[in-house]
Amino acid sequence: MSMTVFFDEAHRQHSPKGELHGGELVEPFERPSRIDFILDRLELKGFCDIRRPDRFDPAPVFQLHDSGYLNFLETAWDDWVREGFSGDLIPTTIPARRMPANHCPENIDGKAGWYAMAVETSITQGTWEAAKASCASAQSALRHVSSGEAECAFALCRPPGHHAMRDMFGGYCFVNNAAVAAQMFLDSGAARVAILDIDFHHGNGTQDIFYDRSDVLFISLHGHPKHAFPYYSGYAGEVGTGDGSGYNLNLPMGPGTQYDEWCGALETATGRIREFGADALVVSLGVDAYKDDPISFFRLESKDFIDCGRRISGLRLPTVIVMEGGYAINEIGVNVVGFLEGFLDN
Ligand code: 7XA
Ligand code: ZN
Repeated sequence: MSMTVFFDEAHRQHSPKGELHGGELVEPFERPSRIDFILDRLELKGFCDIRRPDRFDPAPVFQLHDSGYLNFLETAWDDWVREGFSGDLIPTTIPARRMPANHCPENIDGKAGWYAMAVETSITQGTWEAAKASCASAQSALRHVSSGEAECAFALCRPPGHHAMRDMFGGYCFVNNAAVAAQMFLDSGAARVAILDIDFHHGNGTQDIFYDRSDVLFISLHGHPKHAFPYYSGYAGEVGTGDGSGYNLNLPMGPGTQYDEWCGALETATGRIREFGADALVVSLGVDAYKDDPISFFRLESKDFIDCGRRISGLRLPTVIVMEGGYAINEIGVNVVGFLEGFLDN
């Protein structure tokens, strides 16, 4: 087995000046250099099949995301500049509990809040181009696998995607790349697709998109929302609705969780994927469960990502691995590539 990597330099066009964190505007945790560290490690470890993705295909993205939302992402920066602003677009007001919130505002500040699920994520001049290029990497990885050309592929996506809901951005995410890959697996003939999200944060966006569907099983291992972003989503009781009832599995864990407990949750997840009878798998790969991640609270070691990759590979499914979070910048390459090596080693 080999691993082709898809990635686009256009990710650099999304480079916010600051992130609202702890009452200050700090250097964003989700920054372009994350990708450089991963690429350096890929090269060092002999992953030499690194390709630029084909063009972005909007069709599956419109299938999953609201068209008003996508139109907002495309035009937000120009609207912001037209309003006279020159800093990054950061929403300040979002619809809160008990506000009627029946109308999307025309004012760009209000509109940005309407389409936001959190306020740490800035939109800049190149955000939409970068988000499309990021999604294009997931789409090319998907085609590479669904065509039968390869058993697996890695989409080195940036910006990430798993917090992006049907009609909301936030948590550094704009377009849900993993969800798009899953939908494209279905569109290319798979009957059942599993998405396994091992990022430290709950994949609330992916959950939102597939919550009422039984053709996509969504499983997330994450920091308990009592203590961790996105706070309002990710409880074990969220199991899906309607046809989707029983097809959403949240496995939240508390501060300080180490690999033995985390791996138990992973085994629960892989067991459920087997029982579901998935034809294909999408992995939302965040490495922010790492012990030194600056915004997370699990205690995984670098070697644990290798073991995790091995175990997921044991499912023996056509697999697209999609990059999500991870902010321990010095170890991000080791952890991501460790996962890929473990995956290939099985
Ligand atoms: O997987 N998601 C992330 O890594 C982004 C988390 C954003 C946290 C922002 C907290 N203010
Ligand atoms: Zn994360």
